[in-house]
Amino acid sequence: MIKVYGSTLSPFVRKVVVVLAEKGLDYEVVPSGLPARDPEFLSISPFGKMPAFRDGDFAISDSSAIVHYLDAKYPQPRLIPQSPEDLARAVWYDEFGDTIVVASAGKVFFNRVVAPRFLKQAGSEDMVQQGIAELPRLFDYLEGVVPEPGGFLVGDALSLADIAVASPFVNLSHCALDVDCAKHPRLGAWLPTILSRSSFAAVVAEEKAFLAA
Ligand SMILES: N[C@@H](CCC(=O)N[C@@H](CS)C(=O)NCC(=O)O)C(=O)O
Repeated sequence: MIKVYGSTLSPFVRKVVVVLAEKGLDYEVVPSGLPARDPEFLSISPFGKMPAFRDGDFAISDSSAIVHYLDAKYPQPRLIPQSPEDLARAVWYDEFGDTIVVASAGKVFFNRVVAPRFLKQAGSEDMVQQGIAELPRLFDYLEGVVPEPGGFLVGDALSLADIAVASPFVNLSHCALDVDCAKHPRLGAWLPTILSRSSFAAVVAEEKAFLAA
């Protein structure tokens, strides 16, 4: 069975798990905390970053590398567009989600949740406020590019673009930071259509139960 090493509280691990669910593939999440100590995990992810991934004899780390592998190996349904233009757009949104959105959302989530809860150290409220202050610029950008309700970021079907951009918003939601629909109505309408898919909803429900315990 496919193995994903890490915790779905990571936006990168969540992204991979949602892709697996959208493709209807069976998988197992092998829990790993920070810092990673599991030798199998470290042999796959040399810098200890989650997710690490194994499918039979093939193993690799990095959520984007994993998703590209999955889409080539298990193409139904395609989550990476094929036309040169849409492929480039999907790669952009994946990068935007992984780096720009995660950079800001991560400041909030790390200092509000990961540090106090899992590392048993105080989070930095200054970093939280810095992350929060960065969000309006990102939301303004997204407000200008998200589609009409029912649409997708790239082309006319769900793709890696929607999954990668929506994933870090779950971390914000774990910190009770939600999109203000009065200020960002298009973003506020698009996001729930992606997060209410069963692929996202199942994993987010598990995360909420875990954090509430
Ligand atoms: N580009 C990588 C980023 C992975 C990453 O930074 N994961 C974080 C958790 S959200 C991590 O494992 N950090 C631990 C560390 O940097 O030591 C990906 O897409 O998988």
